[in-house]
Amino acid sequence: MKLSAIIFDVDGTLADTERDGHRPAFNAAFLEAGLAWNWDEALYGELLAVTGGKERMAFYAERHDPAFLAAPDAQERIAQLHKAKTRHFVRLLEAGAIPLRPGIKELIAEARAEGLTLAIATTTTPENVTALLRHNLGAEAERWFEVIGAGDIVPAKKPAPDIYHWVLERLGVPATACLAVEDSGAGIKASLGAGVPTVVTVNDYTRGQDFSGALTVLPDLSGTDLSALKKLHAGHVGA
Ligand code: XBP
Ligand code: MG
Repeated sequence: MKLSAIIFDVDGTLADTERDGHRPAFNAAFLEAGLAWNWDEALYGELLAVTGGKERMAFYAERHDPAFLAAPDAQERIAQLHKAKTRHFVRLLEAGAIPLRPGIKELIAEARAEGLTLAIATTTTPENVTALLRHNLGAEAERWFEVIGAGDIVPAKKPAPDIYHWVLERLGVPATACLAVEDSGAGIKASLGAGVPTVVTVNDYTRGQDFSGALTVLPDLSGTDLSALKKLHAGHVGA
C-alpha cells in the first residue's frame, strides 16, 4: 500500500506547545479568574495524562479543589476558564513564542511537493491549530491540510481512536495508506487503534512513555526526510 497521506498530531508533535504554551495560558486564565490554582512544570507533566484542556481542569479540581467542582456552575466555569486559556494561548502564538519542532516545516514542504495529502488529528481546540499554522507557516497554511480533526468534534478524545476514524473517513483513504506522526503514549494508542502506522517524535514530557507498535521513535524529525518515512511505511505495510 503506497503512502498517500500524512496525519499530524499537533501538541508536542508540530510544536512543543505544552510546557511554555498551554501551561502558562492555563495559569494566566486561573489568575485572571481569581483562582489560586497554579500548575508548575512537574505537576503539568502529571496532568497531561488527561487529554483535553477542559477535561484536564476537571481532573485537577477533583483532586485539589473539590469544592470548586461541587458548585452547581462548575462546568460553566470550566468552559469560561477554557475560553480565556485559549485566548492566552493564541496570544502566545501571535507573539511568535511557540515555533515548529525541527524538521516539521521541511517535511510539510516535501510532502506537498510530492503531492501527498496532509491532515491533522488532534485533541486541541481548532483555534489553536489555526493560529499555530498561521503564525509559523503563513496565512495560507491551513488550506494545505485537506482534513483538520480537532477538539470536541468527537466526544472521546485520545487515547480513543475516534479522532483518527473521523479524519480517515473524510480523507477517504485506508488507514494503511496513511502515516501518523505522534509524540505521546495517548497519541499512538489513538492512531494505532485506528490502524494507522505511526512514527513517534518524543519530547521532555513524553520520553519514556509506552510507544509499542511505533514504526520508529525519534528525538525529532531533523535528519528524517520523506523518503526515510516512506521506507519505514513500506517496510511495515508492504510497498
Ligand atoms: C494535546 C492535549 C491538549 C492540550 C490542550 O493534544 O491534550 O489537551 O494540552 O488543548 P494533541 P486544549 O497532542 O492530540 O494535540 O486546552 O485546547 O484542549
Ligand atoms: Mg500530542
